Formats: sequence, C-alpha cells, structure tokens
Amino acid sequence: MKPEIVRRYPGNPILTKADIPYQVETVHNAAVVKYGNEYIMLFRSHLRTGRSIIGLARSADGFRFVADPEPFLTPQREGPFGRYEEHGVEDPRVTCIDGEYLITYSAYSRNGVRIALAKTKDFRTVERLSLITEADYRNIVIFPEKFNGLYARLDRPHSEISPWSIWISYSPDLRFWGDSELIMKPVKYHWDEMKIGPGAPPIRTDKGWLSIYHGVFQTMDGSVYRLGVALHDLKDPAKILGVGDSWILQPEALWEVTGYVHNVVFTCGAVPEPDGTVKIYWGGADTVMCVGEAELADLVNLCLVNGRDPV
Ligand code: BMA
Repeated sequence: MKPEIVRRYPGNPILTKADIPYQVETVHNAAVVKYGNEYIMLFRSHLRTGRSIIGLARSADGFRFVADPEPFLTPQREGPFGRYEEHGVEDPRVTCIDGEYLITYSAYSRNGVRIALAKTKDFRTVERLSLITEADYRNIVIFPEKFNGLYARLDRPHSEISPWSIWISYSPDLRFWGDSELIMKPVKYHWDEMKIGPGAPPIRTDKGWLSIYHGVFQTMDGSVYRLGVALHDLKDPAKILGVGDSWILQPEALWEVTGYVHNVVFTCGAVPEPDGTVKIYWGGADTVMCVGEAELADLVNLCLVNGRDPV
C-alpha cells in the first residue's frame, strides 16, 4: 500500500464525549496549540440542546489529552456578545502572537453567524475582545505574524454569487478589518468544488505560509468534507504560490464516515514540530477528535508541483 501523506495516529479517536467530565454529546473541530510544555486543545461540543460550547483539554505529548473539569467558553447571556451567542459558540481557532493567544470562534444567534475574537494568556481565564465580522462569516484564522505592521486573517464570507471562497483582510488593532481581497475559490468538478474554508491558522515554512483548508464536494448522499493545502507568499500572504490538486485527508475511518454528520474531516488546528513534521488535528463526523502526522515538506511540495489554480 502506498504511504498516506497524513499518517493517522493508531490511537484515534483521541478525545470523545466519554472523556469529558461534564455532559456533552460530541467533541470535535478543535484548535490545538503549544503552550509551555503542554498542548492545549480547545474543542467544540454539542449539548443536548443542539447548541455548542467550547471545552479545554491538556496533553504532554499531543496525543493523550485530559479535559478540564469545566467548559472554557460558553455563550455569554448579556451585553454585546450575548446578543450574538445565544445559539452557541463553535469551531475555535487559536493563534499565538506577541505572547498572547488569540481565539476566533463562530458566534451563532437569531441574527446569523458572526466571528468573535477573544484572548487568553493562561488558558484559565478568557477575555472577549470584539465581534470582528457582520453576519454570514465562519472559519477565520489569524496569521501568527504581522505584515507591514498589520494583523492579517483569512476570511470565509458566505456568498451564492461567488460560492464560499477564501478572502484575506488586514487590521491595525484586531478590531477594524479591511483591505479585503478574494484570493482562493472552489474549483468546478474538483474535490473542493462546493465550498472552501480556512482550517488551521497558517504555518510558517521556508517556502511560504502553509494553509490547511477544508473543501466540500456535494454527492447524491450529501456533502463530503476533506482537507487540502495552499501555500501563501511569506511577505505578501495575499499572493498564493500554489494549491495542492489532491486532498490530503478524506473521511475513511469508521468515526469519520459515520457520526453526528457523516463523511466529515474538519480541521481547526495543526502544530508544527521541530523535526519538520506537523500534527494535524481534525474532527471526525462532527463527533470525535483525531490526529495525524505529516511531513511539512510533503505538504509544501503538493502545493508547488502540479497544483490547481487558486481562483
Ligand atoms: C460546517 C460547519 C462545521 C462542520 C461541518 C460539517 O458547515 O458547521 O462546524 O464540521 O459543517 O458538518
């Protein structure tokens, strides 16, 4: 058998609802970052209301995680965030920049889905900063470095006219965002033809910023969520140097093909390691958390050799 570009950890799934000390129905779509000697995972969980909260788990090796006794972020009931979080908080992403950990997450309410930004220094307390989009955005990842003094993020607005594409925006203060530009689109009759969206916050490599994104393909049996890679210029992240033609991961394990939503692998985080590998974390079927390892150089190569057009 040919080796897979992403090697699944044999102990998958690494975190499930059975491991969580409070009542949840799923554990999925988690951000993972290194914090001191620990790996911190912020995961999404459905409650029995059908709405989501965000929990936290810790690990010494990136594979075996133990959940904290209480959830990390639950919908705020009052104030400016309360108005936009009443239906739940979902799919966190974490970026470390200037010693602070920035958390973006989807905030759902009767007013639609917006992206909220929070920060933490210690993964014990969390401070909400701002709602950084209007309605109809999901999947926002912030780059771990500034460009010409500006923060940069990959955006994913909803649009029927130019379906679910990836944009870039910049900000001087994390609050006001602009100079937005469309940089990558789904490709017709390709594995990512229906929707694409940023997955893990971009990872710096010597050839460019590696972005692991998700792509969706519509079948007679519903949508299939897979993962792919794109490479952005180190100095100008709006410039895409290449997009892999093939997916890097598709639902295959039992807990990826069946669960709360079948045929889904969905990433919100990946951790580069000093040995040139990267740990990629993904939710399986919106139900459990999984991890796999890949060589960063292989992922970069996939973008640069016979890639697909970005737009
Ligand atoms: C997307 C989001 C993700 C989810 C995926 C598959 O629209 O809701 O959180 O993993 O669908 O259900």
